[in-house]
Amino acid sequence: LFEAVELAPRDPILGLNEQYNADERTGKVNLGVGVYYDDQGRVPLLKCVHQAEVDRVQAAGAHSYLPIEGLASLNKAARELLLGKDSEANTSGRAFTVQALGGTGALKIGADYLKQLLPNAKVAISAPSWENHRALFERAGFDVVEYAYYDPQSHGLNLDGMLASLKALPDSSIVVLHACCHNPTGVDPTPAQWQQIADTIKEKNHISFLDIAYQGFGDGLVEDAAAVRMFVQMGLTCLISTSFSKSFSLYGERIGALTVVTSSADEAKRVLSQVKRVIRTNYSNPPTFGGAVVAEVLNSEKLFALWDAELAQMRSRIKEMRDQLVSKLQAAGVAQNFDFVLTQKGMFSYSGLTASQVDRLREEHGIYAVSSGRICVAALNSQNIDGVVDAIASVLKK
Ligand code: PLP
Ligand code: TYF
Repeated sequence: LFEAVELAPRDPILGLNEQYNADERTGKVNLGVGVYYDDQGRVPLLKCVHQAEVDRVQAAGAHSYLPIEGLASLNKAARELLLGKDSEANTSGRAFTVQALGGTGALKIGADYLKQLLPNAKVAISAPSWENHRALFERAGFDVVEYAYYDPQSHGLNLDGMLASLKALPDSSIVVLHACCHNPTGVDPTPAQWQQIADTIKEKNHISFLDIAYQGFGDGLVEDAAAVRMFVQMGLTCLISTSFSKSFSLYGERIGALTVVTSSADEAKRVLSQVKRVIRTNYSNPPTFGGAVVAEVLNSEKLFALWDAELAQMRSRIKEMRDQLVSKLQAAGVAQNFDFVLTQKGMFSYSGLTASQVDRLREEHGIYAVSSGRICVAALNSQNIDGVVDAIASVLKK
């Protein structure tokens, strides 16, 4: 059976992690994977999460099955966090949310369901995008194409190219968008640009799949949901995948949500029944513990406020690292202007480093970045930043 099986390529980012872990040099730095580390270089346990965990353990609840769609109190709170409590889509019942296995799980459930509805649709992802977007939609059976997004010259958005690509797609294509904190570039559209994007999507009757894995890491929980809310208010049909991995520092618990915005409560009911069928035949029902933790934080006024404050701390630490990276590179005498790093949002920066410069960073300095030049700014800290700056300066100079 297995004799002719070929070795599959490693995930470009998770594979880098394996390589980093095997590296025995002291002073190595992992700027590869998208994980938030605190200033001591640790993955934080948020205080709000710890409190909810303690509460949950003390309540000594049994580990029963959740419903197929997950914990109702989590789904409601996740939807409100995304759309706003008082939004019409929320109160009318035309939107529903199911718990998912992280943001990846939400994308997969959405992709599998869309394949049943629109088997011949093209899926368009940004150029570039998170590597897993392509893989995931291809695995679901779709033909995946790219729309223009990043402009390497300006280190910003290629809006005209993007709009032209969206117009060139067949009507009713599925467009995957990063709702905030674009991975890998850190380049987000402005509100006015989002409006043009949404108008084009509406004109073409495209289906938007908004992926929001970093809500709270850009400008704030509400601010980062602005694009999603704009699309929904315009009456666009949307699927939205939420990840709580980063925002709760709860990576391994696999907590996320898929929200589907339909045009009526009756439609929502029917679509939910079909989405539940997709879930049932994949993993039956989602995990209890992490779901209960996130639900408690989202539903408790006190813990929510604590979470919001802890997110603000993570956000401002990343901004501080962006500031220091730019000023220290300048002080180190590099010729290039890195000011664009200051306007990028979220954990990542498309640094402009070439694949061979990234190779030299790793081989000569033990600093790991993605070959595209993406660095995780959230992995910089007061102890490693000087070493990273010196290494970048040295590979840029020769
Ligand atoms: N979407 C994007 C853009 C991401 O960067 C990530 C990161 O992991 C995900 C989805 C998946 O999140 P999760 O780890 O919750 O599956
Ligand atoms: O882009 C990142 O680094 C994160 C983590 O297959 C990640 O989104 C990377 C690759 C992958 C799953 C998660």
